[in-house]
Amino acid sequence: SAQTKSEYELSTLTTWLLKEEQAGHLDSELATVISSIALACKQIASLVTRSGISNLTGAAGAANFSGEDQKKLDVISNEVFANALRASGRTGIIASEEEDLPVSVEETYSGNYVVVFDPLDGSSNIDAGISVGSIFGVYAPSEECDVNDMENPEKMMENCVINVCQPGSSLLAAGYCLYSSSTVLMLSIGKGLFGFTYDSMVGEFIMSHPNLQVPETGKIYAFNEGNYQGWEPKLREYMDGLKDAEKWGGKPYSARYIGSLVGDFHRTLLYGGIYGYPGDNANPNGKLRLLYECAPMSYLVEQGGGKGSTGRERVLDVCPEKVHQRVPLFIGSKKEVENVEAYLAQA
Ligand code: P6P
Repeated sequence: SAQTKSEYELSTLTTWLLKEEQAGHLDSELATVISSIALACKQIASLVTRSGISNLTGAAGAANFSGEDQKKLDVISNEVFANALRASGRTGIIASEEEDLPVSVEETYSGNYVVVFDPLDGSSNIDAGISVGSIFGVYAPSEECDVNDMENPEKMMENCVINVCQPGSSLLAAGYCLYSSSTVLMLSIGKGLFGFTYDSMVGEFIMSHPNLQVPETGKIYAFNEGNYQGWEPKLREYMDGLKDAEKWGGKPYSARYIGSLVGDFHRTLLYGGIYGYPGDNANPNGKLRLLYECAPMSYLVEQGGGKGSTGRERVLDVCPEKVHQRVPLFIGSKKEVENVEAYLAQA
């Protein structure tokens, strides 16, 4: 007879990974890397929630490669991620928003994966208790170069950068963890988009969003309109159009922007709509980094039937030349991204 589901059977990230392994969708090495990332996210969730009472708010007194002032929690979250990945023994190279250059991990003994991450995105919001998140992507090491060229450090660093600079279309897995009113880990290993909500009573991520599909349209836009004057004319025309009530049967689009990519993106995935960080006359490539922000988010949105675009091309087709390279980003409901692309194509 069909196995009846016990009322005590929990569907968690761990049991899901085991099932995916049995289905041949991922190998145990990659499952180990993802479990180590989930551990890092649990640790960061605890640190973020208690930051105000454990003297972890405020600045670290240094800036990262991109010139952004690091918060104490940026530095700590980076260490938490790096420690978890080293301990997994399956990570060959890590590249982080908070590290100038990719780091080769000696402790690896199998798998040798390349992991890119933004350990705490939106950290400027921490002191105000606004949602923040961690973003990650996992690549296979690229065949053409063997990282362990120990006698030649320059060659090894060059290998590291080559290994890290792969297009998002090569991702094996990607995800983010949202630290908000609830702690939600969204993940894909290339077979759909799954969400797991953290239950601190059990200490596990419980399946909460199986096979999530992004609504094809959505009347919500998340752009920092403070940059409107610097946008190209066709983009301003697009934005004006979203506010034209007549054009939309009497009800214009709604603006929702919390200044935290993970929070704005998670709402866009669930409710539909579009998140945009365009280029402007001061920063033609916008602000977000391709490798560990735009590519993982674009991988996820495509797995849910949405689109991730630079405005002119599919984000996952862009091959990074530099680790901290920026690209403009328009991401969310398929029809909403196609709409802004149509305007920009007229430019
Ligand atoms: P702005 C946070 O610093 C971040 O990288 C994203 O999380 C967020 O969407 C964006 O920058 C906010 O940038 O210029 O609107 O403050």
